[in-house]
Amino acid sequence: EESMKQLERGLQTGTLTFHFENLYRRKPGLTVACACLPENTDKNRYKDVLPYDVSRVVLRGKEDYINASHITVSPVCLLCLRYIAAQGPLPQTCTHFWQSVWEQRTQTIIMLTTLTERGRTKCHQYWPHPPEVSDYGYLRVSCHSEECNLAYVTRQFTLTHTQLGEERAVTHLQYVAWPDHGVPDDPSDFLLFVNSVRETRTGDTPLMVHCSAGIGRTGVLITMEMALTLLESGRPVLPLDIVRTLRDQRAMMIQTPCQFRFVCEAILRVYRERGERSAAP
Ligand code: PTR
Ligand code: PTR
Repeated sequence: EESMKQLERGLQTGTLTFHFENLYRRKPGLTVACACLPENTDKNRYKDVLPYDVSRVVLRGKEDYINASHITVSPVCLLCLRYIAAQGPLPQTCTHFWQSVWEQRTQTIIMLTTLTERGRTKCHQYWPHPPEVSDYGYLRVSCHSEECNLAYVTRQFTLTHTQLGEERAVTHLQYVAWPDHGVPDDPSDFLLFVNSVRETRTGDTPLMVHCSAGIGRTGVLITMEMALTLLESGRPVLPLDIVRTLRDQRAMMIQTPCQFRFVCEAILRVYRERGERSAAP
């Protein structure tokens, strides 16, 4: 209650975006040495978006680098939320991407970009068209269904570890109405999408979230998912604290004041709708 009043006031007076703009983009003192090793530089889509050494996802084996970060939050209660925030795979990093999905036991991949935007490549298509099958190193990926609605596409993949003969199901949810540096075209569509993310998410395995750079849109989605979980459990929701926690684990999460405002408004909207629902006879 109190935190929602604060949020409302902060939005009205503009103090919230003011504080957001004054938040550090990178946590002081954290290094990105591994991302800068000569053998890893061409694995980064953007040379200014690199994972911190302390929270990077480490692949098993000799080539252990991928531009992806663990994001873990234990919001004072028992529930612990785990995510992996990643850049959109490059042609030369698709194998690493699938390897991380397997090793981290990810069951859901959230993609928040299209493959190209305004004629520029934003992400490589790292999965096969149904009903094809592709191999990425020792992992075989098959896509056996693809369903579109207005704002997002749902795909079902089967991952086979060809050396172990083990199989796992992975769900892919791709939001397609959200340009980079911007906000989703429609807040209601976005909230529906976040709800299906929450329904699909299972157990204690990390949710894999990526866009193009893995900071702007990825930051918005993780903040929203986290805020809804807090709302549901009746905990205070402090968006600035969430963003700070995210930036302590991956730099620059949530890119623009507009994106931050958008999440705050969406949180408030969900809070109000919940209130109306419980007030109804
Ligand atoms: N890097 C700057 C920013 O963060 O705003 C500028 C920038 C803006 C860079 C847009 C790239 C942009 O999009 P595109 O990848 O389509 O050129
Ligand atoms: N150098 C690019 C820029 O600052 O614009 C990197 C970049 C690209 C950053 C896209 C963020 C981007 O958005 P998103 O994280 O939502 O893909």
